[in-house]
Amino acid sequence: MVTELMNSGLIIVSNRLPVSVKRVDGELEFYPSISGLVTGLAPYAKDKRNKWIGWPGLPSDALSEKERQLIADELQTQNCYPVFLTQKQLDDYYNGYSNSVLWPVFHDGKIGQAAKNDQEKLWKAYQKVNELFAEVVLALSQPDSNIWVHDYQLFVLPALLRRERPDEKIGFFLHIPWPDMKRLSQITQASALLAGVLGADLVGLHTESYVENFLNAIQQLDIGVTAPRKVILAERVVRVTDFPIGIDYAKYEKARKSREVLREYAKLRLQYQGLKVILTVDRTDPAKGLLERVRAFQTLLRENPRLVGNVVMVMIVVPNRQEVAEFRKLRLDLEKLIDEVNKEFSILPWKPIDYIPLALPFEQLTAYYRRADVAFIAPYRDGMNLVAKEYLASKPSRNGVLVLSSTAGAAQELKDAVMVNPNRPRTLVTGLQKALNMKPKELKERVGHMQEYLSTATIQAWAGSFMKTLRQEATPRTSRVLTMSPARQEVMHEQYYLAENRLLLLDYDGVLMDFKAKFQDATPTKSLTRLLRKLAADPANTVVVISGRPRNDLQHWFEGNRITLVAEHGAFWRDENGKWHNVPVRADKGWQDQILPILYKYAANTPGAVVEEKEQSLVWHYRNARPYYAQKYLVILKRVLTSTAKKLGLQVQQGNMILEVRPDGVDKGTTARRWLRQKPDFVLAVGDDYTDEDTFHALPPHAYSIKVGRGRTAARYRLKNVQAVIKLLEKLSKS
Ligand code: GDG
Repeated sequence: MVTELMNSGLIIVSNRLPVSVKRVDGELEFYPSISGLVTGLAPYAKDKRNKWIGWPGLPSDALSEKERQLIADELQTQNCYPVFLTQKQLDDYYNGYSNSVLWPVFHDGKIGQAAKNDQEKLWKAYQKVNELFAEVVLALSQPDSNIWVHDYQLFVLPALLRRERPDEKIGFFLHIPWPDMKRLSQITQASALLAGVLGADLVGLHTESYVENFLNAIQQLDIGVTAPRKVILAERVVRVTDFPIGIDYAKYEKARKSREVLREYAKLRLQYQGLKVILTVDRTDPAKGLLERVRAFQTLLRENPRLVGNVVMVMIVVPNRQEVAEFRKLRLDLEKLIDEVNKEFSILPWKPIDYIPLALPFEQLTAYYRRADVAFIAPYRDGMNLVAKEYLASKPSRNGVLVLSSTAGAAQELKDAVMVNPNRPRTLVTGLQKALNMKPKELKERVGHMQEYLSTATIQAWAGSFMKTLRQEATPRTSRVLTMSPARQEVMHEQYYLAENRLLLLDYDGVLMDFKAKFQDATPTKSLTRLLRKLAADPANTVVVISGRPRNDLQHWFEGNRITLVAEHGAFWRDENGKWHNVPVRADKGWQDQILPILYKYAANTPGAVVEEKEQSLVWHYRNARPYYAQKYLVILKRVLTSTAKKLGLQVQQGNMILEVRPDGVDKGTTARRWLRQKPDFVLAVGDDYTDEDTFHALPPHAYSIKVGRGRTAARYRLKNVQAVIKLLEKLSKS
């Protein structure tokens, strides 16, 4: 399902990757990350066509170059790509702005004094890191990739990507709530955050009320015009829709029968024999209301002495964000309170709270879900809360009660839960009481209803519907691309036959010849040369091979025949009589002398990268480079080149595993106009790469424009591959 939707590959971007690195006894260790976001998106990382970009979990200054390389290599085997961040960047962007400014505000809390004082400085770091992410994403994606950005650490990334890729499909999903305006206004940079998110085509939130809050903020801060589920900007429309995240229901159903889960479950049955088990599963997080839950349990025991010795509350608390003061303090406070409660009631060997400050393996966690009589989920605020859903899915005999906070996103869907609200602590106690006393018939019915719902509203359905909506947002141009079917080819053939003055604009690599690992190896076959010669021999035809190749290559390959040639995207062209012409350029004379040393320097640092020197363009090829170095140096190289190029009147363009520098104004579109001015009555242009889009844009409406392969395009038609192009041209040559 996921695979089907991702034909052209998907780039997922989130702060953390599904795999994290830590140092244990000096050695690097890889382990699965734990968070709702990772749980939700992990299936995507398995598909080789997709890429997941994020921070790997250790600060880059704590790593040697060799270790960074090792991390990149290991991650790549899991389709993951690292954005390395220094400790200082992490302090300010992650612990600072993301978790001390945004997180509390988006979870109904307040910004701590220290973060408040530093808000401006932290914001700058946040923007800078978002820019770093943008550089890596741009380096690793193609101009027609689909990009899906996740969560509050990357609010400004969509706009940064949009600047570079105006036609890209960009989605954004927020895993936490969107707060109301009163709360949001604590953040000085609220307008900039919203403007950042609006770089996306589609914004997804968990619930309708978050969507309302989001649109309301747009209106109140005067950022755009809103309509139901839409923001109308001057140049685009952004859809804002609720997509409540689900779980991989089948995985939990399967786990019910797994031998390991059953083994773990048997152990728990023995361990908690004769006891009612109340379960909590959370990260250490002030928004999760952990202290309030312990207090509620304490009150319950005080008010119901008969429960002492008969109930246990198992608290699985995964330590996280311990670098942030509030999170660290919570852990200490929680442990202190648990100790107090345990001391107050313990009658050994029973103790009321079984505190497990660890991330457990999946099988063990699932066994806990199965054993628990009650899941006690009472966050102050939670975007969704997947634990609630996982608990229900793990119950084969439907014998459990979900106690759920009405302030969690999940409460919008799981209406059969026992609802509580930590803002009114008494409801927590009464909720637990109700759960412990619920009759088996009622609780089974309730779990049954919710299971039915969860088995269809799965994570696969969530991702599928997000991607489908994102794709529906296709620009009108994209939706008009038609397959060049045999019937359409027939019509085209007839028009070709009747025309008296025809123009054929053909790209070379990827259109007339397949790509080769070494670009020097893509020499034309005899049959291709014969075909082109035959087409060019027809006096009604002007056949132009319009390529980015240097003129020497083209001259050598097509010596002695009447095909018109364009080299280096239009910097040179050869007329029918074999005479080459230079196209005047405005760039500074001798610009190559300034650019070449830069390219060579980075090629030397990047094993496998090569520099191609053409007369009017220079190319850095990284198709065969080691990915770690390619990513690292591409980002830096692009930055260095862009600033130098501007001063010299040059353009820097990223293409299919290349970075190319050439004078401003030299492009295939400008070149194509030279022949289009002769007003041909039949025009056919075929291309596969981003540079051919310039040709397509220059064509008159009656022209046949064909894009070869996948990807967004301004062309009207599409053909699958080089072989299909050759077949089509052969047919024309026989007219
Ligand atoms: C954010 C939003 C939203 C937990 N302990 C263990 C463990 N987990 C797994 C659970 C669950 C995930 O971590 C936690 O997901 P949540 O949804 O509860 O919470 P957040 O991490 O805060 O996630 C949240 C979510 O994004 C998705 O959009 O629902 O509101 O805050 O999957 O199973 N997994 C293992 N051992 C543990 O001990 N293996």
